[in-house]
Amino acid sequence: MCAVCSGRRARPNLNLLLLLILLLGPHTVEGVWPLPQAITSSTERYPLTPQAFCFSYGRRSAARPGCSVLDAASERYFSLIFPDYTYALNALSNLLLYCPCVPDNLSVSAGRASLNAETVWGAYFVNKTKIEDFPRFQFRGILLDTSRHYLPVKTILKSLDAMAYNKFNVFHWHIVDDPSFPYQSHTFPDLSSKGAFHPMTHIYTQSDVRRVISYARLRGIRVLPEFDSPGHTKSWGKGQSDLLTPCYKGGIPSGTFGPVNPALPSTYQFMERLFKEVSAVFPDSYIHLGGDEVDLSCWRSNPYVRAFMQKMGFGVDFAKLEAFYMEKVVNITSFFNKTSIVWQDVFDYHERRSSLSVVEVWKEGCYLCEVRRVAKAGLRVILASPWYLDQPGPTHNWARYYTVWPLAFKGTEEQKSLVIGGEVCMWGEYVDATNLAPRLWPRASAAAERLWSNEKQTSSVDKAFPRLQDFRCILLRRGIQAEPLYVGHCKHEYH
Ligand code: CP6
Repeated sequence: MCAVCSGRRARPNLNLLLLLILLLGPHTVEGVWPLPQAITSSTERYPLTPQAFCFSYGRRSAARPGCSVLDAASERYFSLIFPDYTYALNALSNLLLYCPCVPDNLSVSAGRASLNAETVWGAYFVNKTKIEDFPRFQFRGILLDTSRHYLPVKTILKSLDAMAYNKFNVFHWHIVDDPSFPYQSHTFPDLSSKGAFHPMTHIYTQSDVRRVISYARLRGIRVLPEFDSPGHTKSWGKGQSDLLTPCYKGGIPSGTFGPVNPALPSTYQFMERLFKEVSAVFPDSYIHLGGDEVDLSCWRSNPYVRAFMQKMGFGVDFAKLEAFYMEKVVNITSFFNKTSIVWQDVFDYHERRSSLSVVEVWKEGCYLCEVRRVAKAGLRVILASPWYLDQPGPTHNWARYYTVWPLAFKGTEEQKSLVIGGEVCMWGEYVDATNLAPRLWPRASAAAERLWSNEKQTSSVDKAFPRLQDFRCILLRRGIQAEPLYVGHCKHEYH
């Protein structure tokens, strides 16, 4: 956060974290989630009042007063810490101006105020506590898929709020795919006007995208866009002719189309122009290029593709063709100063693996075997396999997401350090704005704690359970429709 304002490398602001966690209030201390690296608490208690409370800049902080990220954060967290006070301030600002406020004396001498003093003034007590905190992994992501179903911008913003509460720091925006192309490109407007579910209402304009990026930035979240190719691109074909491969049947075009056509120079000219734009619109230094699940049968059926392969010396090895295509796209984006992330498929079929940077492991089965292979090849790894939350599955499966050990593979310390983090994937086939939040939360919180906290202190599902139940109540109180884990009630539901 500080780096944004100071230009210096970001380090977690320990003081701020300390304060934030401290100030959740005594009734929520149980719900501290994800668990900090170290926490000691004494029985000594201090009163906490909104009047006597402020965020301040540490004298040796890299961030200086006026840092928009921190100023915005302290405003948001003030409201979260003193929700009733903030409400009263807005509703009764005149009244409050004349009200002498003494921390220990909670009387609000206004018969008109239908607010009970304790909750209006929110005099909380906090136990003397010392917290030291920093993340275990630097990449803690959530993938949202806005192609299978369009997600309104406000749904995305709300998800970013919840992500910040869980200390996720990457929004992997799987923005386009086969079913629809909602990204409105300036260079190629037909992609969304013909490829979105609706050309006006189901698109993300450049100003929508900017809004998402700046909202995320204020919450310490980077936006990682994915433009998945050469597979998963059916919707691209609607607005861009000659981009997809015509499939053949019995020697003639069948009328259907396959993956992006890797045999045409025009394909790479198109990609250059598209990624030039995308690289400018999304400021993050990383870009996700997909590369997963390429259906080879259409390429195989096309005589021009086969002729191209002969010319290139690929024979009939379609993995070579895939690798050739991905390497071209990787080179295009690196020209625009982006580091590319690809799905594990690309690593698996690629011979010149050194041209890759970061590989995301998504397949089930022995995913730690794959993590190990990638790390052994000296590439960085993001782990997604154990955290697929898009399908409802058994209701009480949060524990499955909690008992994941990303570094439990045989390897050197150096190889383990290549595992930069993990990601919760929320694919969109069965998910839209109506069920996104309860399907994500609090199950994604289980993954959040694996990615943030010390593994040794968080190895017990039984110990985590009541804390996660409490944290779910905090999410609810903050307006996130998190589903229940099991039988119970939230203390804030007084009705
Ligand atoms: N969409 C895209 C998907 C999946 C992938 N890529 C996917 C495949 C299998 C499962 C879950 C998701 N829906 N573009 C694979 C990375 Cl089980």
